[in-house]
Amino acid sequence: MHAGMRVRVLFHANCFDGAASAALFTAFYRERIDPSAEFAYTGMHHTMGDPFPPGCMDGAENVCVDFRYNASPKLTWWFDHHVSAFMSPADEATFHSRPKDRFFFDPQSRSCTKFLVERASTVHGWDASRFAELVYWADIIDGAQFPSAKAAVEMAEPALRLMTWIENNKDPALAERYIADLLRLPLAEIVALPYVAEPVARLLASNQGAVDIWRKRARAQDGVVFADVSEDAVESANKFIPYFLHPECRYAVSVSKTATRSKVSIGSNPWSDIPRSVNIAQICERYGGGGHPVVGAVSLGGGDIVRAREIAGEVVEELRRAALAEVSSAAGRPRGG
Ligand SMILES: [Mn+2]
Repeated sequence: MHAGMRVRVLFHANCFDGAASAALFTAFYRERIDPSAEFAYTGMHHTMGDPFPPGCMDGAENVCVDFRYNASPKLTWWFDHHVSAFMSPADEATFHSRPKDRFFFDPQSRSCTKFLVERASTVHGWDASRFAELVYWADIIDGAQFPSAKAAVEMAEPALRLMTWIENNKDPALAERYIADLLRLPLAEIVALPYVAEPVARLLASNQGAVDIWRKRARAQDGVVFADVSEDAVESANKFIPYFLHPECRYAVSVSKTATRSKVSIGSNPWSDIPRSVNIAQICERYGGGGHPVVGAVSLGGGDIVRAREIAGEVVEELRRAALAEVSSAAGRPRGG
């Protein structure tokens, strides 16, 4: 044991799961490894190229949670579930020679928080039962397993309000305070603290404004809802608003604009029972964008709004054809088989 040894925790910034993972690693380490350790935190952002700034691993132990692997021998603990965790096959090869009781990776896990708790319990005998509420919500939020579009948009649950707060927080000192609060308070008490409650009230009002704008602009046809909000000032909009307003829709396409960026956003309705036939990442890549199979975007310059509208029009046509085919093939399927 090293009295007062410093542990640096690198965690996925602006992410509910990232902050929860950082908090629970801290509790685990204090309870099972070294009660006198002192913790310092750094929020990490996905960027092009190497996201690890020089000198970021300055602790006696350096830990990375809910974020990409790093081959540096200075890294001593790692927990992640991102499919894109390794920069290269050479990177991945070094992972396999790491100590199996400190380096953990499972791309099948819905949240890093739940994965970390499960591994720390099984491998190191840690009892995390008092954090059940935090683990439950990290898994719901990171796995996008919200019970309904209404629940996701209205954000009545404290955990969803904290999610909005952390996603929009720009102050690293407050992120650190939040991580400490996760260890000592229930979520309903954290959401009532002024440093969280005040920004959340502003974000909820902005979200309500976005719902009103979508209600005015959205046009639904053949299973696709489309909205051009490029002329509206939308500050922060919940990506589930289209399915809240048009629950029957299978896909949503929107065009938005800031001073520096015109953007086409494309998503699929996660609450639909009918299987999705298109890969949205591939559609976005065709236009120079990217994303996941279920959601993606194409970003263009601030002056490219005309091109953004053109792309959106083509994508809407393509998705309407796909949605009609999906619905008719689902209707033709024998029931109860
Ligand atoms: Mn995560």
